[in-house]
Amino acid sequence: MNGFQRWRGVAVLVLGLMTAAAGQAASQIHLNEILADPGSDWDGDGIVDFKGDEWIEVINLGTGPVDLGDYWLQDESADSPRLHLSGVLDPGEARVFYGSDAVAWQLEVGVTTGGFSLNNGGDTVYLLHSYPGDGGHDLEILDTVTFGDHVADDDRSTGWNEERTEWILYDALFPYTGSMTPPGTGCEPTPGEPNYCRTLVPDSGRSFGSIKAEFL
Ligand SMILES: [Ca+2]
Ligand SMILES: [Ca+2]
Ligand SMILES: [Ca+2]
Repeated sequence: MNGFQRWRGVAVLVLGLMTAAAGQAASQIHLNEILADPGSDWDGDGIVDFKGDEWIEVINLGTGPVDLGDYWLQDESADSPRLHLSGVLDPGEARVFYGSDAVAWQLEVGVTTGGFSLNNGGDTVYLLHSYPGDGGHDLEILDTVTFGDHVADDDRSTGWNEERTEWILYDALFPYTGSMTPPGTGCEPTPGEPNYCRTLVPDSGRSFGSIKAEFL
């Protein structure tokens, strides 16, 4: 049994306890922003790909650097983690992980290369933390985010607002005008940086496509 297979067994158990465990653990690392339905080349590999260009951003809200080697990402439909994170995150720093990062890790450990598999009809994302337990390691759920259908649409992301008082929609690239919650804001996604509201200001002579191309 390799290391991943051990994790896999533990993750199934942990998801069964999800409701009881969610939100109980204090952590410096949190989910910060998610883009589930990419319409652009977010990971910069030259290809627009529904799997590789999905992304999940995490942030360090603590006062010291954190080794991300103890953290994992998973979505609702998975029975095991989609990505083992790596690297060190400094206080206040946000880092984005792409679906292509998940595919690369899945190839490395020899599992199906589904990427993050974020459902465009809505999904739940889990941030998991591993720690030594009886007979190996256990995973605990540190943070969960559930988002709906209108949030997971062409190049809209969803994340905490700058004040971290509510989870909002970042829909500048594909404005949402409906009445679902969260409503449209006109703010741009901010992969890899702390969230704030940066708005596109189109002038009358330019198409939305040309502005989008400039910003992406
Ligand atoms: Ca891409
Ligand atoms: Ca998707
Ligand atoms: Ca961000």
